[in-house]
Amino acid sequence: MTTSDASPTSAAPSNGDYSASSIQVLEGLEAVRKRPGMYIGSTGPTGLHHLVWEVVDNAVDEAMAGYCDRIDVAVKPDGSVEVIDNGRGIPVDTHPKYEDMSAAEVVLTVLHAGGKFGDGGYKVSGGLHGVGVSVVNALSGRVEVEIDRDGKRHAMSFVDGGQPDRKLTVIGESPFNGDGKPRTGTTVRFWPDPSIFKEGTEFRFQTMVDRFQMMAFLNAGLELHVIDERDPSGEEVVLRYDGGIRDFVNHLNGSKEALFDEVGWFNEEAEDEQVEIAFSWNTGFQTDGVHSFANGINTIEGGMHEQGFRSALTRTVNAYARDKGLLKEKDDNLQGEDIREGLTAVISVRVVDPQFEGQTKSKLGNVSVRTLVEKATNEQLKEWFEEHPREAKAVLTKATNAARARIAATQARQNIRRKSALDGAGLPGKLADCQSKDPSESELYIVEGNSAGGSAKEARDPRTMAILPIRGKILNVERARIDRMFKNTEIISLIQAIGAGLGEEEFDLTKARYHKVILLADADVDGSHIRTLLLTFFFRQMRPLVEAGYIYIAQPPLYSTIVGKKKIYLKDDAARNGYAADHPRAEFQRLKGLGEMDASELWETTMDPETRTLLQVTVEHAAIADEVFAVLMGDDVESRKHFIQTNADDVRFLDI
Ligand code: 0RA
Repeated sequence: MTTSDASPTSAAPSNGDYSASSIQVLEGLEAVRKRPGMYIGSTGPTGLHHLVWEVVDNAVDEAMAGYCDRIDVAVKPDGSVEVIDNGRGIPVDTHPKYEDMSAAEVVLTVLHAGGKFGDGGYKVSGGLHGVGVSVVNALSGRVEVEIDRDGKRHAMSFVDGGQPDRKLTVIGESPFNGDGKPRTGTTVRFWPDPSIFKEGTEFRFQTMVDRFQMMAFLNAGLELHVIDERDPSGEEVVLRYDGGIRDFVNHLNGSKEALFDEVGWFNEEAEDEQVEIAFSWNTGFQTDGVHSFANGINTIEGGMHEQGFRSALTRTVNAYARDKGLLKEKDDNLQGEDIREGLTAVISVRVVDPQFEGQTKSKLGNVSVRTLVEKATNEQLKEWFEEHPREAKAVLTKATNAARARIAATQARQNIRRKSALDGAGLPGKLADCQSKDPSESELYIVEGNSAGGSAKEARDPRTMAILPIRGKILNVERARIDRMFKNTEIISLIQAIGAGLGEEEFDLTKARYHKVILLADADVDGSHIRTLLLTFFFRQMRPLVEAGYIYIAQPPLYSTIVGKKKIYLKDDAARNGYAADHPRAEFQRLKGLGEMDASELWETTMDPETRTLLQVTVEHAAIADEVFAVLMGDDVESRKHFIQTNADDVRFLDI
């Protein structure tokens, strides 16, 4: 592999003459090398993986157009990635606009050339970033392309960010397919340029598999083979879902107990737009199970397709309930959140001219899509309910219960407010508050167990540190509805101490009484459990606190050793091993729990701002905790077993 710091535009052409148009081409790719972020978001790991997405998206476009049903992706031991598809093959004839270049060369060297030229261009294109393979070429030290088309195998290659190495050449005949016709398809292999990706060019296999699994779900029947050839024992992963988004819904529901076995499905097409929706309900209480996609891109900020579905869902369910007499005239309508409780749905739309909006460009803005989705849902969901009366009944019973719980929760919330007002400051009795009233310097330690709570109280700096001891395992928030949560004393204490309310609508970050909420639990399995539980609670009920970076995990040391008369604490295995290397005769005690430390030890090792290590919890941590929690606490024993078996070695999951 060759890399170059020299600018390709200033370098003399390495082979042959270039016409004016070729020089422009080089300047185009040079612009990408100057500002890679503009094209792939960043030059960190996310940007690096974008290169793979770009190449695979092109192959998936070919599949969406109906010409490709298999894509093979391999991460090679030399750090390159190879993507093979059995599509039509990039056109090899001379390009009408660039007389000295083949169409394939144009696709690889002209920005935005992609599939957008000629009659063979795609109607619906994937790739939100849709920047084209030329960008991959610009940011690679080497690119090799092989094309089977018209019975011939063609090859070309580029070096140093898109400079021609070998012009498109016929290198032989294409092999024959099983059907007696010569094979068609495209192979792209690229070596990311380490002078661009300064944080490294190492691909993460699991990230790739996750993304390809999503693509396989969204393109029913498409077969993706993925292999990590860097790992000698690595096996090929084959992703193919003939049920498409119905399989996706089952997968998302994986660890949850289904309300009924059926997965509903419908689709509708209009000019330049199509929609496909699959849905099912589980017995859980979450209301955020609607996942949407536009042209294969996960629209995490939602948009017109989600809006259309939600409003039609609410309307259809209420109309059905009234029609069947399950809601009486005097009854209030069910609300959207009541109906969405336990719902898992996948909405996939394909739009010719998608408008991506919002902060992360992942919100679909096309108004016409809302109309289409709304119409499709109004008509076809109604029909589905008519044809599935037993399932419809189960959904309505669940939604009615959810509505009751919602009303009870409002009541309970008002009671807490009233109670807080009567209790003066409204602070829980168990809280040893700090003296400071300035949230930016105040810290709340949530300590597992009363005895550790006692030591922490004794140890703390009372000016800025508050202590809230909590007992054993708090309520399981996954199964509990919000109304029951309000009755749990541990939860009430937490809400009162933090002082900012809870839930999506009500939580007010500006009212938080502490800007550090520190979880202090033992470094053992029970401690890990309670941490997972608390993180899940914060993730579900006080997410802005997590987003603001206010949640921390204290890290009590795992080991101690005696040196003369002094006790030295060592944070973890790595610290112990490091110490052992320098002091071969040292003996180590494994610390069992917070309870074993007296107040001064606890201060010194875990609480003293000068010496403690705090882990700041990210939304990603909390989301993982939430997912772990759903599996560990849910009803599905098989998933739980599988999860523990597959993640036992992954400390990231079980012990943050
Ligand atoms: C432009 C036009 C056509 C296909 C492609 C590009 C194409 C690009 C890639 C990238 C990876 N695999 C690909 N496969 C196809 C249309 C070709 C025609 O009209 O036959």
